Amino acid sequence: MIGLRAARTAAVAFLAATIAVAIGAHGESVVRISDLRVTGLTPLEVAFDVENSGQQVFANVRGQAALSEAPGVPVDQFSVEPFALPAGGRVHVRAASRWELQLAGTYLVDLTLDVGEGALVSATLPFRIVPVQLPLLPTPSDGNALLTLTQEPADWGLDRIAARDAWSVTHGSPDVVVAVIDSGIDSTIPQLADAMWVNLDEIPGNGVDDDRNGYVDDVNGWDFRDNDASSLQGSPMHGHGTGVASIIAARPGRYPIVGIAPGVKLMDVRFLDSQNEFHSSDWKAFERAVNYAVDNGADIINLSIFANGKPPSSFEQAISNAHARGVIVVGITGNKGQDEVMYPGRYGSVLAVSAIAESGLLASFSNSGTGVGVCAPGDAISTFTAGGRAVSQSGTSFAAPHVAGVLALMLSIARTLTPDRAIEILEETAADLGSRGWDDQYGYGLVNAWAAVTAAGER
Ligand SMILES: [Ca+2]
Ligand SMILES: [Ca+2]
Ligand SMILES: [Ca+2]
Repeated sequence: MIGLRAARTAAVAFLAATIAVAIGAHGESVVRISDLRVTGLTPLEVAFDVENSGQQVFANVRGQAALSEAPGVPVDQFSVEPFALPAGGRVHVRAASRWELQLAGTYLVDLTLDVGEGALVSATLPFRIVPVQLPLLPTPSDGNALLTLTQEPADWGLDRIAARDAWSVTHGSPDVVVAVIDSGIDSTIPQLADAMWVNLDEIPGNGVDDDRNGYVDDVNGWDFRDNDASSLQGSPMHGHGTGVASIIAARPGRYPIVGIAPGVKLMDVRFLDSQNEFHSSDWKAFERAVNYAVDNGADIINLSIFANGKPPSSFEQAISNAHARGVIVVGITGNKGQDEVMYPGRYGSVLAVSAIAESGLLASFSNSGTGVGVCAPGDAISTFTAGGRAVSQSGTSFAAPHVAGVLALMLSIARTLTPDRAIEILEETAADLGSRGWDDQYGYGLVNAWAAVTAAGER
C-alpha cells in the first residue's frame, strides 16, 4: 500500500455543473450545490458550497461522494460529514477521499446530499489527472477547460531532498548512465522502458556478440544470475531491483511514481537471485557485474546490497578499479540496526548511505557507524515492483538510489566531475542532521538535490 502523504495546498478552483432541486410540495425552499471543486491531491479533497434560499432549516444534511474513472469504473466512495443548513444560508463543505494511488486519467466525482424529507441534491464534476510534466511546464489544459490536476509523486522522499526544485535546472540527461547491480529491472513497465540504457553496438537477438564485449545480445545490460541477456528471462526476478530503478529514473506516467533523475538511463545488471540474495560462491559473478558496468559506460553504480563479512580482495579490486575509472559507486550501510557500516558500503571508495524515515530520524533498521557518507529517505518509499504494481518499500536499499539519482542530476549538467569531487559537493551541500557536523548516523546529512545540482553547475 502507498502511504498517505500530507496534503499539498495547491487549490484548484472549478465551477461544477450546478443542479438545483426544489424541496417541498410548493417549491418554497431551494437547496443547491455550487462551486464543487477539487482542492487537492494526496489525498483527493473536494469542496463545495450549499445554498439554502428558502425559509426552512435543514438540521442534518448528509452526503456521499462517488469517485469513478471514466467511463464509470468505481475508484472510491467517501462520505460528507453531517452538517446543518440554516434558512437563507450558505455553508462551505469539505470532504476527502481515501484514494491513495492517484493514477493519471479522467475521473468523475458524483456528489449526492440527502437534505431530509426524502430530498436529494446532486452535482457532478469531471476532472483529469495528468502525469508530472517534464521539463517542468504549467499544467496543460484542453479546449473544454476540463479541470486538470498534475500528479503528486507518491515518494515522500522526492520533495524531501528537493528533487523537483533541482528539475528547474535539469531532470537528467540521457547521456548519464546509472548501472543498477541488483535483482533485475522489470523493463516491461512503461515508465521504466524509456529509461533503459541501450547498448547501440549490440544487435538484439541475433545470437552474436556484435560489440565483442564478451556478452551475447546484451542490449540493456546482463543477467549475471542466469548468465543470459535479460532479467526478464530465466529465473524469476525479485522486485527489489525494480524498486531501486524506479527511485532513480522512473519516467512520469500513469502511476504517480517518478524517479529523482527521470531523464537518465538505467543499465540493468542483474546479480541477486529470485529471493533477493547472494551467496559466498557468487563473489566472482559480483566482481564481473561491477566490471561489466564499468567497461560498458556506467557513470554511476548503485549497489543496494550488503554482505555479511568481508568480500574477497579481488572484489575490492573491482570496486577500486571502478573508482579509478571515474565511476561513482553508491552503496548502503546495511539493514541490521547496528553500529557498523557493512561491505561493500564500507569501502572508502563507496559512498555509504544511511536511511531516514519520514520523521526525519534515522530509520530503526538503518546501520550507522564510521564511514557513513550521507543519508536519504529509505522508509515507506513508494516504488514499482516487478510486474508493474506500486508498493511501499523500506530499507537502506531505497535510500541509496535517492543519492544515485542526485549524483546523476549533477553529472547531467557537469559531465566532467570526478567521483571524489561529485561526492564532496554532495556532502558539502547536504543538510546537517543529528549532532553538529558529520556524525555516524546521518554522515554529512540529508542530500539536497537542488543545492547539489546548483553547486555542481557553478564549477
Ligand atoms: Ca555484447
Ligand atoms: Ca547481438
Ligand atoms: Ca535471466
